[in-house]
Amino acid sequence: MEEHYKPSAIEQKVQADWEKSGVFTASEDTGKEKYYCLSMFPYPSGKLHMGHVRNYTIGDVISRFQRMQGKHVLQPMGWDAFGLPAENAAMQNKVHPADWTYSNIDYMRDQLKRLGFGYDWSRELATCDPSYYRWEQWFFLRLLEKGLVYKKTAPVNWCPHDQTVLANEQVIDGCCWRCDTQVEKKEISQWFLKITAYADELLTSLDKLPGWPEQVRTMQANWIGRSEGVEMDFAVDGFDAPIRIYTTRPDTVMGVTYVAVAAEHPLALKAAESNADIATFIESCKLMETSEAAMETMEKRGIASGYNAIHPLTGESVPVWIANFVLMSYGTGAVMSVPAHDQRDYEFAKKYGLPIKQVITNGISVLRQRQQDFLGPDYEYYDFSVEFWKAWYSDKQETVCINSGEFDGLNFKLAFDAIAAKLAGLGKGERKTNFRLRDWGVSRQRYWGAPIPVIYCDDCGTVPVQDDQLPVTLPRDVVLDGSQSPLAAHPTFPHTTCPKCGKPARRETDTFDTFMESSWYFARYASQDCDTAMLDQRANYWLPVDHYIGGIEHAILHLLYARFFTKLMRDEGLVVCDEPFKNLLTQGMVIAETFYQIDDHGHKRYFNLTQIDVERDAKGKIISAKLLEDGSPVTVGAVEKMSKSKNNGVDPQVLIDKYGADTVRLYTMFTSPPDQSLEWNDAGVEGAFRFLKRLWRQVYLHVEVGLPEQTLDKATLSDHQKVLRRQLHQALQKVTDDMARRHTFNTAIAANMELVNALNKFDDDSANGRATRQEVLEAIVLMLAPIIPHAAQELWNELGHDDDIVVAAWPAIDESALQQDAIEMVVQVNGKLRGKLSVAATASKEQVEALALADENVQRYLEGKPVKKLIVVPQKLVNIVV
Ligand code: ANZ
Ligand code: ZN
Repeated sequence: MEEHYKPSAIEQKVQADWEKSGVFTASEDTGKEKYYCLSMFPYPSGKLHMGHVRNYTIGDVISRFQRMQGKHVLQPMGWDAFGLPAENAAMQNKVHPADWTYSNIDYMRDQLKRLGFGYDWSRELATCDPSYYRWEQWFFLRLLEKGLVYKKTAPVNWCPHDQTVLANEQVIDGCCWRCDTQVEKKEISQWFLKITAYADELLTSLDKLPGWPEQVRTMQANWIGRSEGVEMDFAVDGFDAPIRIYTTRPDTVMGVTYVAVAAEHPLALKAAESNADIATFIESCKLMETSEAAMETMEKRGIASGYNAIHPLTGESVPVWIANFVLMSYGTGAVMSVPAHDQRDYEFAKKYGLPIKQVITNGISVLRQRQQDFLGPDYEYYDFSVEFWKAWYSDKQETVCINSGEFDGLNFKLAFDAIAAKLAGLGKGERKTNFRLRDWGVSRQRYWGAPIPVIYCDDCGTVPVQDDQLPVTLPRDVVLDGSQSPLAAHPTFPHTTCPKCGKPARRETDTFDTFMESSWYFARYASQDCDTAMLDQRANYWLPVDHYIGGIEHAILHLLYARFFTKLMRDEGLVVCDEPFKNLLTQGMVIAETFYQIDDHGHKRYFNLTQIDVERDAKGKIISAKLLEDGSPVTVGAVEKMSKSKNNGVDPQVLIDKYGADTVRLYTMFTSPPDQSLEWNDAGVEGAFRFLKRLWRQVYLHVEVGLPEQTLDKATLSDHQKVLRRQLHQALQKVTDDMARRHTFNTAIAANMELVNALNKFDDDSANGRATRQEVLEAIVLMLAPIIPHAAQELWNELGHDDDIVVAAWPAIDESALQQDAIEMVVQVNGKLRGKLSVAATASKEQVEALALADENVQRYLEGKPVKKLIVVPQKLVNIVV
């Protein structure tokens, strides 16, 4: 063994051995309990960033720990390889998206290998490979057969100059990123997956996921957004169909003073035919953003439609307005407006002078009095300020109907039921559960994605591609200039024959949303090499994933789609589980300091830490920061998520080259618990490296003279040997819990650091002393093996084991070592032996002091004199100077 720790040489040797032994290849025929640990697969953007390193280290540590627990572990890796960046890179650098993607994959795979992640590389997959997306196409056709897929028109961002559809991220301040033309909303026909058919199950089965963070479950529940309400009809004078509205507040129906419809509502379109102002208004709504945040803050605007609706219960006539805050895609695209009790309706009514009528109240007289005090006694309507409205709305359960005829005095629930029943009796309405969740639009008008396997025939309509014609492969020879759909412009791809009638027909030229690929990859790993089916029985062996690790940014869409696909696959008989991921760990962000200068145009120009000369005080606080290049002062900005735009990334490769993979792994796991943010700190990396060297040296000094000549003789342990063993087994208890349950790898590492310190002070070269040290060193190496696997493997061999530490058993806790022994301590007064104490091994310094002073014999020699000095040598003696 070398005296000094040489990371890369060791790591490369160890990795080569693992590769040869195939120790990470998982098969299914084993009697052991399975454990499927998965980190979210990366988009192959070029090289790994620190966020990847953190994510994959967490997954690898859990996998290796579970393996040492005797489980049969699967930890696969693959590539989320379709997507827009490949097309952008192709346009910028004149490389084909496939070449760009595959070369990135090659580079990043090497990086992952260099970090020593124990992946089963035999199951590697890339979603842009036809052998993968073939089954996605096949599955889409099964959903089409079941009616879970349909086509409808939906708006896209359209650049009229480039004649192309833009992704949201290609729209900058409402304009095209390439030519700066104002982007329009354009309705085009697109494919949708009926996720709403599973909305109820996606919501209720969240309860079956106790292993998920509460926060993620809440986010999903809000996204699905189930609400209980009533749909009812308002007949309209002079319009053929009644307006159907959706409300969650039928108890307020008697307060309706107008009806509002969306700009795309049939009544609005009809009204526009004969009214130019209405047509202009509808046109202006098309340029509007429909995101939730935008909807909430935008100015509420509207126009009277000229129609009047008839209130279904009172028969009163109320005006119909066209309003920009009503969404065509939610509920029925029309609302009954109750300005007295709804903030938006209120703002709108105030703006356009529409009447406001109060129909519910709570703590009636009190509130009424407060309003009168506020608004004056002569106020015509109960004109509620925002504060009042909030107080009313927030505890709607407590409300009571007023001014509502037969419903007066009923609370929310009773009024809801009574009004729903009344409307149902009249044939004008019914209860309705609504979901905020929309069907999932999966068509993308771009090249680098999986082709949607359908054909359009003039005679037969939309015809699915036949199974034996799959995959519909993406052609390679396309022109990518960003100004048209490359597949539609391809000379041959769109042209085919109809599978039904054989006449010339056109292929669909849209490709799938890349979320489609990431919705089932976790299942495909199990059956990665199967070329006769999407999945086989192996998927049922491995699923569900026992532990899934990923970023919180995927809390909603990716996880929801993956859950949805699992239910679809279950209903297709492909898997038996209902949910894909049993436990979910959402890792925190990696954050770092930012540095910038303001340029001549007032813009911030960010610099990377490597470009800066920073001076810090002892606590690491920055005293000064200068640009290395020219010494000019740099402003220290906020600590933010590592990103290209803030130029505050740390290149993991540089660190791996300098300190080795184990240091990088140790540092990322030691700095903070996995679910919290990790603030980057160069000094911390140095510290992690030093600890590795210390551990190395401990083992070196121990084995330099040969391994211990005898095994531990528990019957003849000395007191300090017992103390060290107790410390070890207490640590082992804690570390096991940290790794298995709490996932606080940082405290697990800290406990091992303390053990190394304790070993430093343990200079006992007796036979049993060396045996004790051997036990402690072996345990440290095993406990740290999941985190620093290369060094651990090497040290394990040096300690006399020739097996793979990957499959070594996690150390067992020796209960007998935990027992609290009493220790004999001597007490001296002014240097002379005056007493003996029996002290619990775990007694604190203060406890020992108190015991010594209270000892009868000792007290005799103190003779009541004041104590000048009191020294405790732990586990040995107490010296009192008087
Ligand atoms: C009358 C009313 C009175 C309402 C009141 C609220 C408060 P959730 O809970 O999210 O489902 N609404 C219905 N369809 C809409 C659409 N297409 N665009 C915009 N708003 C719409 O919300 C349901 C409530 O949102 C409904 O209940 C309706 O307004 C509005 F004091 O009806 B309510
Ligand atoms: Zn045909």
